[in-house]
Amino acid sequence: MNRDMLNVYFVMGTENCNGKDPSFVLQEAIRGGITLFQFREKGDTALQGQEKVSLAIKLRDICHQHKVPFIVNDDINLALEVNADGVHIGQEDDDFISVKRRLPAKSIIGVSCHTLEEAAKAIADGADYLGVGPMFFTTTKKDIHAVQGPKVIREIRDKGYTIPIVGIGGINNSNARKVLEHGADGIAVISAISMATYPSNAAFELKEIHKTVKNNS
Ligand code: TZP
Ligand code: MG
Repeated sequence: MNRDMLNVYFVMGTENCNGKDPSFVLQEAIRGGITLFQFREKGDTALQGQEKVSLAIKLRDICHQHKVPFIVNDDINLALEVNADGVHIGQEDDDFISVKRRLPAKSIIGVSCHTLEEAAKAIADGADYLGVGPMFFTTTKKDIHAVQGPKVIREIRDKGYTIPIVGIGGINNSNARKVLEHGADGIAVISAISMATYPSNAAFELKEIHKTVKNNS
């Protein structure tokens, strides 16, 4: 995969949209310049069954109209059903090798990691990119691991690993720079875009921060 895909990575499900239409929020985020989208339908009010599939298809179509890759969180069956561009799995999900076996060869597989050890394992398994976090405190994810801070990304880079990395967790326009300066290729956010009054402006600001940091490094 092209690491630029990770520049501004938007993750979202209906629960994150504060009652707004997820299709609208995604369209706005794309207008602001997001480079990758992950459909993460979680929580007590998460859509199930055919409703979840229908929303996934809708969001996938919006992404593809704008040439933004569409990734599904956790749900391998859904990814296969809607022809997603890839999946994102956590340490508690199906193991990498069995996921890889089930997906088309060109599928992107991202893995959540919290430590250098988990990162080393995901890289050895063949992950396409790592989502490292939580960078900062967040209330968006309930079963959150201890905050790692951007330094864990620096540790991974210091070991010589060049795999594409995105930082996630509590990232906003006042701390995104720090994550990028510690060696991340990009920033992954939920609420900084989904809960913003103007998601397109929020995405645009993150994109500008990314551009500024990466042009200076
Ligand atoms: N994984 C680690 S933290 C997190 C996920 C999915 C939540 C990120 O949400 P926010 O609103 O960007 O902090
Ligand atoms: Mg998961």
